[in-house]
Amino acid sequence: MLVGPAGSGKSTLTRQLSLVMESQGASVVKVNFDPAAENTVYDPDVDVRDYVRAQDFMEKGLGPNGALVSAIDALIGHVDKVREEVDEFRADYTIVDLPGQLEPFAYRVGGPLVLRALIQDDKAVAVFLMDSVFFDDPADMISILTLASSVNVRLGLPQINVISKADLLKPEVVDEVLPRLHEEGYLEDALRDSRRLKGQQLALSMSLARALYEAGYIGSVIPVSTYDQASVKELYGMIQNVLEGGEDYRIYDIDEDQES
Ligand SMILES: Nc1nc2c(ncn2[C@@H]2O[C@H](COP(=O)(O)OP(=O)(O)OP(=O)(O)O)[C@@H](O)[C@H]2O)c(=O)[nH]1
Ligand SMILES: [Mg+2]
Repeated sequence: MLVGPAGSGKSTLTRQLSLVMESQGASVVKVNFDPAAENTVYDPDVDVRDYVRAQDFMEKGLGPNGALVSAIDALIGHVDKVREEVDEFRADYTIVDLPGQLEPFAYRVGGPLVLRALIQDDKAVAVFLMDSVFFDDPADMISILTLASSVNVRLGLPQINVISKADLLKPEVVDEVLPRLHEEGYLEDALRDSRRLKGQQLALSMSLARALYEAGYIGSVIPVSTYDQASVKELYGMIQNVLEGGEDYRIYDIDEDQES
């Protein structure tokens, strides 16, 4: 599941990742899961727009964001068919290119419900794309990491956090920030040093940063550029590791968890 904010590079990565997988002998189905996509940078094998289009909801009077949310909710009535189409390919991997409008997947029930119906009992991993532009500033890093953590909690899937468009990272970020990001307290120190935030905003950001470390959430983030095949191969390796991890990595049952 490739997930991330608008323009973070999901569709481009769908194409590049499928090429890398295929070059290593795996078969891949590419699924466009964005009912509002106007065109895609690859040719989807399966396309939710064959079932639901956000445009139809706009014609009923909704704005673009409400239309997308409603379209994702409406997919629940069609997701079995989407799954059947995917199954017909009998492929080793399915790459699902999700919409950049993250609301259904970060804050609502519709997105996780539809994805669970799509995934069924298969193993799945969410790859969350964080645009490299967020890594210029510690406050921005905290914003994107908290969004990534929201998606993680919502979807209940193992998640790999990727810095996308890594070719655009500043050299000082590559040399000085990324190697230290996982160090306990690093973001809090960086926030204090940057002096961009003050008062209540600084206190809140510090608390969020601390929570991310305490939850062990800032493990490894992996820089990926679609211009650098080696980085896409490395991501493929991580995806394989997670999927080979077995039962622990199956999508968990939200209802069971709430009961316990
Ligand atoms: N420099 C650079 N640009 C990239 C990379 N990956 C994608 N882009 C560019 O980023 C822009 C957005 O890429 P998309 O793949 O359409 O992003 P998306 O996440 O699918 O966008 P939405 O579906 O609209 O949310 C395009 O102009 C891409 O060419 C990358 O690794 N490096
Ligand atoms: Mg896209």
